[in-house]
Amino acid sequence: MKTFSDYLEENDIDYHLYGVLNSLKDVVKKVSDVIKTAETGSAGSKNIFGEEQLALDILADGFVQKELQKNSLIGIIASEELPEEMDVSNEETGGGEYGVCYDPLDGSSLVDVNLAVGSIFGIYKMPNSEGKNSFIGVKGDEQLASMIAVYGPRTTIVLTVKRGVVEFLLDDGEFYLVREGIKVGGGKMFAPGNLRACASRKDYLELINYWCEKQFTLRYSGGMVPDINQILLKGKGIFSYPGYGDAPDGKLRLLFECAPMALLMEQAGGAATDGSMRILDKKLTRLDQRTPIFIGSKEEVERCEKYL
Ligand code: P6P
Repeated sequence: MKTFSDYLEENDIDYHLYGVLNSLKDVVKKVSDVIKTAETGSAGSKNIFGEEQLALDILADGFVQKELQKNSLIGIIASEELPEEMDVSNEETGGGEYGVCYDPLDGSSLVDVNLAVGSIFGIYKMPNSEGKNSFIGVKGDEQLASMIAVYGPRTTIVLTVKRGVVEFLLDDGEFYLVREGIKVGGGKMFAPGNLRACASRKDYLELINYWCEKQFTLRYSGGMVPDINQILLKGKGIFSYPGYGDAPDGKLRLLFECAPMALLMEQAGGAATDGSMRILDKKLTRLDQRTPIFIGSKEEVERCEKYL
């Protein structure tokens, strides 16, 4: 069985990027262990999105920060749990050439009811296309790689280094390649988020009714990582999370959630838009920028754009 490292070597990934991805692989193992028994209560603080942080969010973020700070190739990190970007470049070795943005534990509120959760990572070259050592100004298309870790009955990693999408399974401390050439086509499965928007958005209500009338299978857990992981691995479906009323950009974060997911989905032959614009074309103007997202098979994403 090929390992995570074998896959990277076979795809002659730039040696430095290889080092960054190996750091992320190692931190996924730690987070996978800690969430099994860690305290799931509130940390008594809020993140930049004004959301209450759980002790788990802080714990997982601490693990990721510590691991990434050890890697001199990484110059800047940004976390959904941190108020600002963090310069982690190492004085001796100078500024790292990569930026890593991440959501250390997406859907953490699902852990105390024992539902699957995940981590989301995006990797960019730094300085960015505007010559700055910052995520502000990047577009998702500039990601060199993105990956999700899924903590469910099994711990898996779904990765793209822009050579398609592959899945690894954690077994006795090592990640083994278990699936290659992951592709998303048509198929009747939907993960309709933010259904509360139907109360004021008749267009979204009509779209939901279409999927119901066509007898689409509902698969929505409230965790973006397992919900989109399911679409990738089943090879079909659509995840929607629109904005409405006083939250016109919805809830999900462009940098930490939607851009890494959009890269995986496009690399699997799917699509991801905000209803009119490709997610990977959206320029980041604020760390806490949110965006509506419709992500999945091309056919269903086009349907969302037609209805909304
Ligand atoms: P709602 C989890 O809190 C999260 O950020 C995503 O993982 C998930 O898709 C979404 O929010 C769920 O939102 O409105 O269904 O609770």
